[in-house]
Amino acid sequence: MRLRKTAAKNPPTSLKSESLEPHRMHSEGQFLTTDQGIPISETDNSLKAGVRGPTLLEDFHFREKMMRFDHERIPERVVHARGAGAHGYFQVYKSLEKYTQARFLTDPSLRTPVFVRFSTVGGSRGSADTVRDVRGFATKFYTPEGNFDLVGNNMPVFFIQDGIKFPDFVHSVKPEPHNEIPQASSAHDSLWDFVSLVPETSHMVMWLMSDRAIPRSFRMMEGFGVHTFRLVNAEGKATLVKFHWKPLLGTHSMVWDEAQKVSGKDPDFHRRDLWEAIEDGDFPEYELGLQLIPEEDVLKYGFDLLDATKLLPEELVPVQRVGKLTLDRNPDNFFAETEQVAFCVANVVPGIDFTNDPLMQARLFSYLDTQLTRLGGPNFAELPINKPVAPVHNHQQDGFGRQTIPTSRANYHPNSLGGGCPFLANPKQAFTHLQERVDGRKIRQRSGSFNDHFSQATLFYKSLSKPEQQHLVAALEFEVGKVERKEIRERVVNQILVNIDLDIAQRVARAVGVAPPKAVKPSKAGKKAKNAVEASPALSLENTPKDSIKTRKIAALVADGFAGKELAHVRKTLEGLGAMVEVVGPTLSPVTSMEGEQVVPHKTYLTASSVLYDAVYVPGGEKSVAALKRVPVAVDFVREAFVHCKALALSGEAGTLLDTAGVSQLALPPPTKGVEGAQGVVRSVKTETKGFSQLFADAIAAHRHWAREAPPPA
Ligand code: HDE
Repeated sequence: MRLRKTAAKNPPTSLKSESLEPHRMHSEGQFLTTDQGIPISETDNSLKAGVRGPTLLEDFHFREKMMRFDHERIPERVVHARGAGAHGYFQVYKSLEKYTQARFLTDPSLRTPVFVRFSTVGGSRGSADTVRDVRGFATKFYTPEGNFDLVGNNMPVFFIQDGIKFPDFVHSVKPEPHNEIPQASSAHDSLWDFVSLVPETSHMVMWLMSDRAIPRSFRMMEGFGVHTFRLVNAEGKATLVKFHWKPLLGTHSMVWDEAQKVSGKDPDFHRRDLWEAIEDGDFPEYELGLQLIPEEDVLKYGFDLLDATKLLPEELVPVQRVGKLTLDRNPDNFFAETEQVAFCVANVVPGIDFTNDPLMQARLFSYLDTQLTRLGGPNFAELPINKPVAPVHNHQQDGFGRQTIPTSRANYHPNSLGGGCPFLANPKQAFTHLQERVDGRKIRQRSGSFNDHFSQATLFYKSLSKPEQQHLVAALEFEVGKVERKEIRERVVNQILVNIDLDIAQRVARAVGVAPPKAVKPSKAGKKAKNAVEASPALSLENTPKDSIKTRKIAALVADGFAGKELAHVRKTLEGLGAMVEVVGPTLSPVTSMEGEQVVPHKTYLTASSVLYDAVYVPGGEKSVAALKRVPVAVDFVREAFVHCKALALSGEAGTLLDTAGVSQLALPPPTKGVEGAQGVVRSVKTETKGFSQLFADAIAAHRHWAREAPPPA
């Protein structure tokens, strides 16, 4: 219904997109054929012996059509099954040759094509987008030296330290095996059983309970490489590095009640948001950030940089912004691109190398291995979306689904039949593994430097603003409260939470029917290391940029008799600042303003919902406001926007909707003259008041107004 700014598909902007062109099927103006190219003029009736007779085996068109349909499904990803992807490009600001020889990081004139896939982790392919979960943020850089995959998440740490525990962890968080319940939710016994027995999960569990686990949009999410990697320069000198993605729109989240409602109202909320932003030309942008650490500092900060349950506070090592990622093209086909893309942590280019992080080491195997089942054999790198733009020449051969046709008789190395080709690359350009000295006995043991499981969980909590802390505790109360077995709830409180923060443990204990612990008992899981910082302000969403309303969605709620001139003015101001205003009316038929002009609504009270918008605006107009008050779903717009702490603009008579919505006792008293905006609620005495739109825009930019939040129960 909404008119998109760019009706046509964005033109292919990158080399990768051009390379996909021979594989695209453009059917405009073409007739129907079989897979063999045989023209077909009838596809609604199978071939029968007589009009009422049996279908004939020789109907090759029917057989092919049915066979193809029967085999359309492939296994979904074992984790990160639900996702959405986009094409784009990356460009470095200035050469990083001091640290790396990777061309895409040293040549500022190079636009490296990328494909990015965002995902949730636990849910199946058809699960909802706004569940409480970690989000995947995987980027494939098609560089001139081969593919580099940065397979990250929107949280900087992970649940476990050693990859051998990954199957255990994933089994515990996925639906339980006996009844396949619950879908896409961590609020169940087996996950919390695992957490209560494995203290190394503590830090990541705090992130999972935080607002980061319910992002507003993929476009408003940070990304992290999680592990410490290495950059290696042309002289072979290595520097430890942590990768970050910083969204230019800031990092923003939803509230839990809203996220749960969106799961029902629009399970595709994040996928749709990404798709529409790109179609509209509002290309998502993220800056690549690097924390660069000298090799010798690997243990300097009171924890081990090889331990993926730890983050390196930005206050200790600042994040340098070195380049920008822009997503500017939606895929043509979800399956061929987003579903078939295969990321692999082991895909690195010369100038980037691994470390001995035992979580990373396991990933080097798993990502290659999993594609064999998922994509049906070893030739998945030849699928168009996975194929590098760099030339590929080797002696790999055969296997299911082979696409390439090698023309040489020599399928081995060394050879003379093929003139020695493909010959070995010059070592200066080739990938050379860093010659790290490794000396040790074979041993199944964890390093003592990985022992502290709680300090950074505490650091994270202490770094959050008061509202974020309150949300986190409420999330714990919800999740642990859903655990059926009391002994698990007790262990979560007494083995985990009490070691993070006594107050959290006591509050959660009370909420989940467990005796509140009295004092912090140092657990045998490990002593707390002294933190190098007491708090890291960079971890709080309070400190994210809040200076723009670009791409924010605002619902303007109207009925016949609304203040038309005012709506036009507010719309102009907000749209001028890059926001999107959708008019929501009783039906899709035109609504008439008090001035007699007609406006066609984009959505209705039924097809839209407050939870799908960033802010709600109700223009004045006695008749319109009176009509809105009679419709409960319309009143819900105001009530929900209020309780979800969103910006709310109510002009003239519309201010009284707060009474109807039953939230006026929580709001500040209405203005007695002019216009007033407090706690994100902008009200005016009359319609058409000067400054109304700007105050509203400022309130939207602030994202949420937590002062309105109901205080936690005493
Ligand atoms: Fe993954 N992970 N993972 N993971 N992961 C997969 O690979 C795995 C981990 C991440 O959009 C799988 O192709 C192991 C950390 C993303 O296609 C699988 C371990 C981080 C995606 C796999 C981890 C991630 C995956 C499933 C512990 C953040 C989606 C399908 C050793 C840094 C990529 C697939 C996409 C997907 C294994 C831990 C991120 C099974 C063994 C840590 C974003 O191979």
